[in-house]
Amino acid sequence: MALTRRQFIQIGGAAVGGGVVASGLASRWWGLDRNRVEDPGTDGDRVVASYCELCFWGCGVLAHVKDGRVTKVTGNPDHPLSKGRLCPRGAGATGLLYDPDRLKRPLVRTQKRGADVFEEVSWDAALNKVGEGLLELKRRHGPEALALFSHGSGGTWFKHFMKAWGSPNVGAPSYAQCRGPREAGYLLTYGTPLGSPEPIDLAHARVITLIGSHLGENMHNTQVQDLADAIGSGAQLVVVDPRFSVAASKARYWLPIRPGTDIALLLAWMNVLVEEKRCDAEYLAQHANGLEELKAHVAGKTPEWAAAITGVKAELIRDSARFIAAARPASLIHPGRHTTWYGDDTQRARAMAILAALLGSWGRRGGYLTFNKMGLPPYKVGKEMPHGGKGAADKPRNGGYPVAGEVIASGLCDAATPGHALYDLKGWMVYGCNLIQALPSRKQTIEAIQNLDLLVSIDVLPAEICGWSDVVLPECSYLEREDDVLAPPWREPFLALRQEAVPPLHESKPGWWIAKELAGRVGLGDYFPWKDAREYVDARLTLGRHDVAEARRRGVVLGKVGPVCEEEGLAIELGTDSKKIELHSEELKRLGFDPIPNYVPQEEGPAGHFRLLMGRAPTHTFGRTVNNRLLAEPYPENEVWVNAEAAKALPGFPGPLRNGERVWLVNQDGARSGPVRAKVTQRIRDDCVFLVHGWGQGAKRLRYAHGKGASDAELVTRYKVDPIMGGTGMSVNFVRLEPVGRTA
Ligand SMILES: Nc1nc2c(c(=O)[nH]1)N[C@H]1C(S)=C(S)[C@@H](COP(=O)(O)OP(=O)(O)OC[C@H]3O[C@@H](n4cnc5c(=O)[nH]c(N)nc54)[C@H](O)[C@@H]3O)O[C@H]1N2
Ligand SMILES: Nc1nc2c(c(=O)[nH]1)N[C@H]1C(S)=C(S)[C@@H](COP(=O)(O)OP(=O)(O)OC[C@H]3O[C@@H](n4cnc5c(=O)[nH]c(N)nc54)[C@H](O)[C@@H]3O)O[C@H]1N2
Ligand code: SF4
Ligand SMILES: [Mo]
Repeated sequence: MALTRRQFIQIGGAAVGGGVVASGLASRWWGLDRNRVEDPGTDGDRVVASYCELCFWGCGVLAHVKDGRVTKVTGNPDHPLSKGRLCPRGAGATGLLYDPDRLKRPLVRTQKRGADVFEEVSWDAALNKVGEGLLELKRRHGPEALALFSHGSGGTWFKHFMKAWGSPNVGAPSYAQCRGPREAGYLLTYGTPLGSPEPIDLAHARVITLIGSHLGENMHNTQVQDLADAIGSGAQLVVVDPRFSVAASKARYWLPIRPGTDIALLLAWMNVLVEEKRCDAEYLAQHANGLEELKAHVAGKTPEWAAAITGVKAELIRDSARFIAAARPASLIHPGRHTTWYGDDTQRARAMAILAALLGSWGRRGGYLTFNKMGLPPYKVGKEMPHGGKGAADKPRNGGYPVAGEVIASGLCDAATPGHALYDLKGWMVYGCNLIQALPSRKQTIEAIQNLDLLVSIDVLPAEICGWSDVVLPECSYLEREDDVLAPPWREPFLALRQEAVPPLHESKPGWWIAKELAGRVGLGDYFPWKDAREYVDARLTLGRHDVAEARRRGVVLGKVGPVCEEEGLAIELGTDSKKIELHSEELKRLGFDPIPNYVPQEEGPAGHFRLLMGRAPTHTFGRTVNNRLLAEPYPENEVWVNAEAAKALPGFPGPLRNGERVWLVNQDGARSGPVRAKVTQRIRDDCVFLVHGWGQGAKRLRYAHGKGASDAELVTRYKVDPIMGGTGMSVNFVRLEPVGRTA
């Protein structure tokens, strides 16, 4: 579902609250369910404040409970990230809670790995089996042979387990398959990674430049609300995207760039700013190093030079550069988030960071802000954590990825294949990551899995990764559990509580319980002295001198708002060694990389193929929500976007490809996915196609989603590693379309 302009504003703006969206969908969906419940959209008798887990943004929710069931989930008005509204996914949380396909009991594999044949066992039997497996692993290979992949708030209990156990191998695809290059690029330039939620001032920006970032389809709630507010008060958009995204449809300038050429565009924009003296000279003199080198570097990189590379007209490049510069410093170059595209991604992020510096927007209103975190004392464990001897196994033997700021998930995968890493991993615990869809090269992931002695997954749904596991432990959904307090840095620092709205369904259990029980079985019980998560959180709140009852009633504790930018009296301070913005990076130079980004051409695909691009849909969070019947109603499966002109004469097709017709996607290595419906549209260039990530699920037990749509991951047989931080650029695959039959 591509949102219309009106809908886009409605979701982000004031017209429709998340609750309204939810109740409308809910009543229709519940009508389709065999276990009908009456009027699920009603207010509950009880309202429980918590925070959302349908994605990782962490919005505050109010769960309405009636007769023991959650009837609807709305935005908590007191929570700074939701401000009373939810995105459609958050509003659809009951679709996960009441998903008939949820994991209900622990499972133990009975046939060979990957056959996806399991028997249901008791918790005791499952935990004993994992405990024995872990102890055996430790005896044979040492504690570091265990890795944890963890994404989501319940993962904190397993991270704690790993510390007690003594392994540094804790990673997630949300770094090296997502934010990693951006974090490295900003770290190199400003001395600090951006983290999540990003400290950007969308609300006060006058011009917002989106390079790929498809806000409006990417539904990070607060950003979409801020963007809608900014547009409402006259802010203008510049959108660089090979696809006419929802944001592009609202933009003053849309630059339909040739995929993989953004660095050339960014250099040309810098060229215009420098040549036409549109940079913030005073700011740069005070805060930046390397301006002269940068000027020399971009000297020949004119819009005409970039036009030939990017396919964007020189005039459009020049005009948009002037437009962006005119709004400085409240001219926000959005840093993006999913930045693992082409393997040169840290350099692209660097180019964006440098452009932001030329505009003087770091530390300024409408640009990049400095947020604070609300501190909370830790629970007193009373036992020293063991200090492991070895470093993480995520790097290759020859060193490499020197600027990686977090553990590389794909590196942990390599480390399970003998000979690839500093040492071999023999056990994986996987919490809330569907590695089969999230890591590049499924073949390599499965090879690594086949080398393991133990694979345990902790999930709410029978995802593909569960099908490859030895033991599957069913966690309850976020509405049925307590977790640790969430306290990310934000303009208004806050603490948010995760609270149980209804008791766990089936035999599912909360993450804190699973981790504690496992710890007990491997002799680490002393590291988990709390009775339960509630006692743990209350103890922390009490230590922090907070009113526990009030915190539990509101779901949030708000901190003191301090200045966040220069205009509010906060001096600009840089975290780099030089205490300056590194336009020219001495560190990259020392490490043997380009100190200022260079454009290096990407390889082209074979004839008749399109570059495969990927992204998000407003009502889904990758594979997390594809089985959610509530959210499937507005967007039941993904479609492949194909340029309308190209669709007229596709090789192998007897006639023009029709809109809605099903096709197979076959990549350069013969990997295929689908069948998937074609969206034949003017809204994408003719050298690429686009898929929303998350569909094409092979897991049979996801009875709704199984077999629907196509999987981009299945087509990512190749990837290009960013040598600076180890991210895996995945937009380097090419697909051709193959007819399935002539019926739509
Ligand atoms: N609804 C929803 N929202 C989400 C998520 C979700 O699953 N669902 N996931 C969240 C997560 S984890 C993340 S990381 C973010 C991701 O969201 P973003 O960071 O916005 O994702 P991107 O991959 O940057 O953006 C994809 C866009 O980039 C365009 N693109 C592809 N190649 C190129 C190129 O070479 N150059 C340029 N300029 N553009 C290109 C695509 O056409 C598409 O519009 O979204 C978050 N928000
Ligand atoms: N090909 C391709 N690969 C990608 C991307 C892409 O666009 N294309 N996107 C990348 C990005 S941006 C990111 S952030 C990563 C994300 O990759 P992952 O971190 O692997 O995230 P998901 O795919 O959402 O996997 C979530 C798993 O968590 C389970 N789950 C949901 N809720 C809970 C819960 O409360 N508890 C537990 N225990 N489990 C839960 C779901 O059932 C699912 O199996 O993937 C990256 N990989
Ligand atoms: S952005 Fe949406 S899905 Fe993500 S936490 Fe907020 S409401 Fe939930
Ligand atoms: Mo991500």
